[in-house]
Amino acid sequence: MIIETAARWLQEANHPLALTGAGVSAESGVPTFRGADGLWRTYRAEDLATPSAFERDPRLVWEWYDERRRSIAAKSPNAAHRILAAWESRFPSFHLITQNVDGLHQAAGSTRLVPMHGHIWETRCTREQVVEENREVPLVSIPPTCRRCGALLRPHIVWFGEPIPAEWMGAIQKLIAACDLLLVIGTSGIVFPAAGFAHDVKISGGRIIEVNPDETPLSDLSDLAFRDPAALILPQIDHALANIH
Ligand code: BV8
Repeated sequence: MIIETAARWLQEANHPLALTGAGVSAESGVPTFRGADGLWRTYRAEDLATPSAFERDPRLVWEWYDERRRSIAAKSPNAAHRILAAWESRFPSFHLITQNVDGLHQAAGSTRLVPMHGHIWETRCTREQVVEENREVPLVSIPPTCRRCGALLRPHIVWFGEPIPAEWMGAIQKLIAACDLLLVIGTSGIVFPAAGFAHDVKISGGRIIEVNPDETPLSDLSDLAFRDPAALILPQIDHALANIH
């Protein structure tokens, strides 16, 4: 029954928007951040994904990213990624904001997408600020350096304590202001500013649907909650859409 309700709300919405976190890639085999597989050696993401960690030990931080890149390179989008990409053609105003850096939404074909925490497949020169794609698996040298100026390269990723780039934050604020239905999929709702988006949509009268096997701090805001994996639920909602006349 609530599958049909979710499908109807999606059909009725003028500005449907999805916000995804690491959970949407879980069924592709990409470890989440705060689940049982959330540690790397003895470190947490919050310890390594910071400017000070990179300042202190760029090699260690790049070893972490290189290991994640090697793992992600072998992974493919799952049904949840594919359905979200397909909804772009079904709903002309559908947009997607992702906290994930794994590139699986892009690989599934999503284009109306704001990758608010950046890309694990892009580097940025710490001197020139030039962003380039780098798909070396494994990285040829660790830490990688700029072939033009020799400076250290960093991942083009937003670390803890760093602001979300203005171009992405501007796009997000417009999407949130217009949004009348927000699908919150696979996020623990802990990391800000992403964790605040559902609240913003709620206070402007939008509906919230949460897809997450676990309860989160956002669950109280949700009008519908699916305590199931995204790769199971999104195809069911998509199937129910086909039966709506
Ligand atoms: C900012 C890139 C301000 C890294 C990431 C103290 C000091 C400094 C800052 C702060 C502070 N206190 C608070 C802050 C703000 C901080 C923050 O929120 N910290 C948290 C820890 C409290 N935020 C920031 O620092 C942000 N910037 O505030 O800037 C500013 C302004 C001006 C000037 C200067 C500064 C930047 C945050 C971005 C950090 N970068 N990623 C990398 O990936 O290498 S965040 C990182 O966490 C990932 O991107 C990840 O996506 C994200 C959020 O985690 P989730 O995606 O939710 O993943 P998680 O594992 O937690 O949860 C998975 C969920 O999926 C679970 O609920 C699980 O149940 C569910 N699930 C599992 N399987 C499935 C599933 N769901 C569906 N289907 C399944 N099959």
